[in-house]
Amino acid sequence: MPNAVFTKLQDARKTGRKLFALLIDPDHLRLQYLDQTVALLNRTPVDLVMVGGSLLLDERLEECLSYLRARIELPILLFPGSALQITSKADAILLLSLISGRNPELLIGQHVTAAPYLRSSGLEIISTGYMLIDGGRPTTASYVSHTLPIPANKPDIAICTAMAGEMLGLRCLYLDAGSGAHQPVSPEMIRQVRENTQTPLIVGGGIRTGQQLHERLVAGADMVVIGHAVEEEPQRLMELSGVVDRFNAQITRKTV
Ligand code: 1GP
Repeated sequence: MPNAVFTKLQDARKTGRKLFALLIDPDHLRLQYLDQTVALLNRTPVDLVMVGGSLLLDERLEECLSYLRARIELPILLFPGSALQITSKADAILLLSLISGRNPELLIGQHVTAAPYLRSSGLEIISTGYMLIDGGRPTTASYVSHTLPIPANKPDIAICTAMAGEMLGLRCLYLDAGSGAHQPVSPEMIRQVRENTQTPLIVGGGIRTGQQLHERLVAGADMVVIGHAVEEEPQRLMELSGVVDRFNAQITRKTV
């Protein structure tokens, strides 16, 4: 269905029903981990699988996509670290513009290179204002992108950046503390960005516990992305996706 993934994000924003995305980084691909995760995915309330990472070898991306395609029904969303990470084996792509940084290649440069491939890929394209937020330690994303993250204690900068991204027509915003961050994006920053923008809001980076996840849903994230915590311990997928599921069940009860 055209626009199926963006429609999910928009519905989440409108209804308050949250989405849970599992991020799989093909660089960390271990067959045993994937087997275990896929088995769990087929019996947990996960909405989307995201595939990507800051440093990818593209054969691994293709390999990972083929593996997942053959085993799961969920929509697969590319989360590309560079213009090399495009494959029509996914359903959709977050076309990230790194608006927290000032690296022209990641604001528009790689997009120009990728545009003809994207056009012919058939992928649903979701332009996204991607904002790296300081998570307490240097991340691969920050190093590879040659950009400084927004300081965690400066919500005003995050608000203005998010507002500018929205005014430029980006369809969605992503606050990311970076994979494996010590500190996830604070609920306060999420709340303030949420209050000042209308687009769907994705939040990820360093979320490890059910409580951290719940606080970020309450603060206004429409979709949370979890990678590391599940990679370290696949069983956590049940616990973490269960938090979103219970949150949504409460909304349903309130609206009935
Ligand atoms: C990273 O937001 C994602 O870009 C997920 O982060 O791997 O720390 O869950 P984690």
